[in-house]
Amino acid sequence: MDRKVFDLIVAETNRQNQGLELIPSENYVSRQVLDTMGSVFTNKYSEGYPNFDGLDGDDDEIVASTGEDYRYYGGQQNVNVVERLAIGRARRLFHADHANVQPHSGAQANNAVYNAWLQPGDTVLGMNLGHGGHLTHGSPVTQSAKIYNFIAYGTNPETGDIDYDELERLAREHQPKIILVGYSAFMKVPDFDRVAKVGREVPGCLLMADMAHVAGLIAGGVHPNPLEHGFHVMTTTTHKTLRGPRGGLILSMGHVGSPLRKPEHTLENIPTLIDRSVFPGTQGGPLEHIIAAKAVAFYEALQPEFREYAANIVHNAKVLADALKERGFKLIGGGTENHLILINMIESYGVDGKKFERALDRIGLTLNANSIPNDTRKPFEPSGVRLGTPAITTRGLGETEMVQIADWMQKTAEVCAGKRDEAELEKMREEVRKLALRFPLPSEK
Ligand code: DSN
Repeated sequence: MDRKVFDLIVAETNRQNQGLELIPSENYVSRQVLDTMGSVFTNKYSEGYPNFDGLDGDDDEIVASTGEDYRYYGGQQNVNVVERLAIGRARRLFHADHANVQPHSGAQANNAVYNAWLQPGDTVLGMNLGHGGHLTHGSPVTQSAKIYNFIAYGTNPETGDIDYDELERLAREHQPKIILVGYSAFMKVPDFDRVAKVGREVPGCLLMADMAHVAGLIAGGVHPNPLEHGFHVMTTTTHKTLRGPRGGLILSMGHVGSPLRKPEHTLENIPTLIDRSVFPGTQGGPLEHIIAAKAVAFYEALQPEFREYAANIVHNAKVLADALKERGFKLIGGGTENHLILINMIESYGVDGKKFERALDRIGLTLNANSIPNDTRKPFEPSGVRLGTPAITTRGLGETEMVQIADWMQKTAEVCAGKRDEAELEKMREEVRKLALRFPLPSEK
């Protein structure tokens, strides 16, 4: 037995149990999601797809449906059902015509959509990384930026919202093949209708939303669904607010055809173009143990309790944002409309984001240093920190604890600024540990 890795798993379990996770892109999965990831489905190869008939039905109808699959290996009787359950549940959750549950990650999902719709050199309009966008939306360090021509729109630093006038102007000027709304550090609710209207004026423009951060809020009914506001495609990860295993997902609207036949390159055929782009276009064998765990997570997200969870994430974020503001923290955009808060630490306490992140690590609060719009500092030691409430809400923390967290953050910032003794960090470490242990991880209950 590999004792070293075993001991690290125990140590990580203790770290998670005894601390509080404030990174807005992380969460704690249920016992069943965790166990399913470790199941024997990991032993199985299954390139291709299950059959797509009867996915409009409920779980029983999906399980009962028979039909020819599109697989390149034998032994698929269980894999086919588990992947069909994942597809059917994802479609139901997001009111989509089609779901591809095979992307290994959000980055893979985005690359597969680009590959499905674009030719090398085509233009994509996406949010500036420095304003809260994502690496895969055109950062020059990525593979896709070498292939396609990315143009960036920004956000307004005062309001924190998308600069829609700039987006419209850039769309008219550059006639992009994709307009992409998505982000990893943005705390407003996008105006999907306005962007869809712009996209409809550009011939052959695919409207794509990367909703990795807020997919759980959409599933829980507290955030608009871009697919219901004129968007053709939505990509997401499955492990953030959606609370599933690490992985990716692509939802789309249009006609679902056989992935064995190359369809015409039309917006109506985008589901099949995407299927062919995921496999064999950009990936090989799907991770069926992860797909099975996605199916479990989608089942959980379809339950009424998940709607309450999603509402609580947003409520906790607003309470935490208010408590932080009362304690001198300067929030980008002045607050939050979703699960995420971005703080300008230099303006708040004269402390850079990395220094604050490291000090909070010492007391058991985990968040990440993050650039703020128009940051003049380098990305590794930026001016801001980013935090959010999906994980702590899963553990059951509420208003009282949000205020307590804001208190700890204030004291830690004061230690960093030299206004308090460093010894206070030790005292707070014990307080955080005590509180955290009152709210066990869902998988450890
Ligand atoms: N790494 C994710 C995040 O933290 O937002 C985005 O991919």
